Amino acid sequence: QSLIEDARRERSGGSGSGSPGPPGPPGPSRYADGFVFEEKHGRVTLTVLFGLSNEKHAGFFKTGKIFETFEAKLLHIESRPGRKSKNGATDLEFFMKCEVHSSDMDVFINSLRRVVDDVRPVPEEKVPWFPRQLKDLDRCNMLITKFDPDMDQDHPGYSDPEYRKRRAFISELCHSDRQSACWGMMMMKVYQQLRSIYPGLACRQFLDGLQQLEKESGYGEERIPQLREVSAFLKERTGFQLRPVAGLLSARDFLNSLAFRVFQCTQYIRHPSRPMHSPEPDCCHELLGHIPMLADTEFAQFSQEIGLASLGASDEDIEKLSTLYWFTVEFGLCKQNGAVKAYGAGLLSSYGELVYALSNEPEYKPFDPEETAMQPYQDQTYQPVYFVSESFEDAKTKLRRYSATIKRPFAVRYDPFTCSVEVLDQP
Ligand code: HBI
Ligand code: NLE
Ligand code: FE
Repeated sequence: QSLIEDARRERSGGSGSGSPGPPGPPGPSRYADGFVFEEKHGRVTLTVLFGLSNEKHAGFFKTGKIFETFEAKLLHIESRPGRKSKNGATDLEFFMKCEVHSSDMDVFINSLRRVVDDVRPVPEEKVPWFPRQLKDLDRCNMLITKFDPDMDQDHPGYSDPEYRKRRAFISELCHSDRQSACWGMMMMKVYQQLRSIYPGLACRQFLDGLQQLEKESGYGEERIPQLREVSAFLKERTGFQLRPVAGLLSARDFLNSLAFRVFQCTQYIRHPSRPMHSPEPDCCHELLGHIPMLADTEFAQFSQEIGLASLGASDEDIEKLSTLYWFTVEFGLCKQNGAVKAYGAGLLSSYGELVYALSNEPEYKPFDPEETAMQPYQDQTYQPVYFVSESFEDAKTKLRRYSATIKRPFAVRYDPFTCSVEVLDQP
């Protein structure tokens, strides 16, 4: 089955539906039937599966005649036992890679259909590709074009050519350490406003993390803390690492990274005209919202578990896990000493929404993964509803129970020594 597996992988560019990774071979997708593997100089390479029932084994030899007629080239052939037929004998199944003139393709396939059974393309991969080791995260890089200041007229930076120029620069060079003084000032503004309201509104774990960052990583100074130093800080606390990313990632790639305790951080900063709320993640959001929380052991574990649940999950399950992520890691509230506090990063990096979420305006619901996963959400403005957890411990237990209900034909186990996931096939 190995060759078929390889064919599938090459064809899908090495990735599942949600994450294309590096481009695969130039696949002429205009052939809807899925047989075409590659097209070059008027010839197509096809990958074909077909079956042969016991009564019709002679049919196999008739395929030779078809090859001759179409001047087709056989590149590879394998056989394996197929289904059991009615009389108890095992049929044979063939995998074939061959090359024909592009214009002959349809007739060629139809001719094969006359002599053998069940001619079909290699079936689509059922389990989407997912990273297994830390270095595979290089392929978790599918950016989503949303909140793009060059394309979105509602973006506050749309009519600010200077801002757009800086954004373009930082996208190109997302490993950059150098950020201008003006960015530092902007960060300070957001920081100071928020800092004054944190003590009453943020959860204990957040305040602890922030305090450590102020002491050790230059939080509160008039510069933007550098990704590298903050990453080193987290690594010592909870093993989380930061990785620079040019913008919004696909939910699959973003969540998959969390499985390895890697957090993908944006590098640009929000437009100065709107310091109190930004619908898109920016470095204020990552540094103020996420980093202090990721320094907490329990929370780090919670985040990783969402990530592990996302590996190889179906698109529908990714959607649900994103929603869970949204209402916990981004906009979660929790009870502490009888009061409701914020632990979601989207709240902790937005003065406007932090105050709003803890006012009596929005609706609160108890965190329950089954229900939370189905709650529709929007990412343009404040949330109309928030979910309240009893504690991180409780949220983690409930999430774990929920994750166990996600159907996957395998189980994963993270090995912290090698930073890789073991995939355990289930019978
Ligand atoms: N990409 N860079 C980045 N940062 C995020 O916070 C982020 C993302 N992609 C998707 C996403 N968040 C969420 O909407 C969840 O769906 C995972
Ligand atoms: N609304 C948040 C903020 O203003 O910082 C960002 C949310 C990103 C999902
Ligand atoms: Fe975020």
